[in-house]
Amino acid sequence: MPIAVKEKPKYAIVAAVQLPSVSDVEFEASLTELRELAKTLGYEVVNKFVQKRSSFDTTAYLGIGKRREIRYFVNNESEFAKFEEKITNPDSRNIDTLLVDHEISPSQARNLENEVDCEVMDRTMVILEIFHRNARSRAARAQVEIARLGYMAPRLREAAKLAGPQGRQRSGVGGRGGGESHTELDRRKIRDRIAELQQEIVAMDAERKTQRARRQERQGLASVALVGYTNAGKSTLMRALTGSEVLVANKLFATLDTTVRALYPESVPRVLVSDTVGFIKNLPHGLVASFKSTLDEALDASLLLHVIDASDPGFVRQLEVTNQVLREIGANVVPRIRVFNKIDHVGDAVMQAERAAALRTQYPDCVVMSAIRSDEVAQLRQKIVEFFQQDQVEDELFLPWSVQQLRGRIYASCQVLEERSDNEGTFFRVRGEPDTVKNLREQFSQVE
Ligand SMILES: Nc1nc2c(ncn2[C@@H]2O[C@H](COP(=O)(O)OP(=O)(O)OP(=O)(O)O)[C@@H](O)[C@H]2O)c(=O)[nH]1
Ligand SMILES: [Mg+2]
Repeated sequence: MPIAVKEKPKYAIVAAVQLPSVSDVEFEASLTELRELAKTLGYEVVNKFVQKRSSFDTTAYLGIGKRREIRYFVNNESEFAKFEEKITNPDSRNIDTLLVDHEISPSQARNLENEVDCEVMDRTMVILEIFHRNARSRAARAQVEIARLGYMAPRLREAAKLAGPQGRQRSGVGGRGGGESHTELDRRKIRDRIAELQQEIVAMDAERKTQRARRQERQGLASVALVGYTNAGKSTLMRALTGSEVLVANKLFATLDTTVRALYPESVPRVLVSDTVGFIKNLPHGLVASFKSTLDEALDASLLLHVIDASDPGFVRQLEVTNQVLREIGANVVPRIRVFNKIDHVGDAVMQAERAAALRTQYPDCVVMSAIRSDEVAQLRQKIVEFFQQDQVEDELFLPWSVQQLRGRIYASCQVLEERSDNEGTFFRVRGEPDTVKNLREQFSQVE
């Protein structure tokens, strides 16, 4: 189920500080992404406020002039015109929220909120909120709740300071706690709740590990994990490759749980495909840690399909973010195929051909394709199957007449190239994993 639909539009403005180390392209790409994130939360972004600074303002992230400018805009005061004539807030829209493109400290958030006269959400809070809305399984919910509580705990203290003796309270960042006297209690409750959730997760992890081990035992080790930046098309490819109905949505972080399905039509060996959570720049630390178990699936896989949206102008940066996260979780040793997806979405046929040629030069062995073209999906499927067949050996197995009921095992785990019988039994010329063939031979020699 996609994100809950908002009945009434919510208006937001975005703000960001550009540090000297950040290029204009990078800065713009990050802001565009923040707007996408905001859209996913149901906001309409009506204006942006940016400024170059050598560092973030320690008290309130933005400089004092920029803060004032934002306040005039939010309050729709005529003095705003003095700052920037072109940008006005003509329909006197009620600005609900100021979204900030960095993670800011609790006190910076509180001071900023105080000054600009509307709720402030930083990038981390925005991502946490999306994860919170999209988490469906028990494990994903528990993980997101831990990350949210960890983020909120220090902010409760700030909210209490803001509330002051009169109990004045804002709805903003983490401002859900009670007055000052309740803060300690609330913080203890949060600590207890985190501990409780962590225990639940440990138990669930153990259960998942057993399930995974069982699955692999049953089906051999041929598993592929789809990884990549959010919205790259992982779930779409999962559907196309496995003929299954997983959720596809033009929203960020549509998928928060790992789904596993077999490649369809089935191959020999049988290949399991898993869809994973999307990556993003500056994934909140709490989430990196708590989503590790989801990404563990990627570590277990024998092959990673790194899916990249080739039609996104910022795809190089997105590719690097994914590489970095994979390195962090130790998955960089797993063999990888880069899949440049959505090539159909890159301009006209000529531009598509040019982009494809450039990508193939820069990333040899990559796949350039579109998940909506069935012939290209079939080629990708073939490439996956070939990867798992490359280590296979050809061999001959003999099955005596007395145990013909075991022939099913051969067909389930190997490709049978030829079958012929004589008085004693049946000979199978097979292709399969060396270990699988060896195991079958041992099993048959025991029953003889
Ligand atoms: N034009 C085009 N659109 C695509 C292609 N592949 C996926 N899409 C669209 O891109 C959007 C995102 O696709 P998903 O498959 O949900 O992306 P994802 O990588 O699973 O995203 P998260 O689960 O958020 O990490 C959807 O609207 C898809 O229909 C493609 O090859 N071409
Ligand atoms: Mg998905």
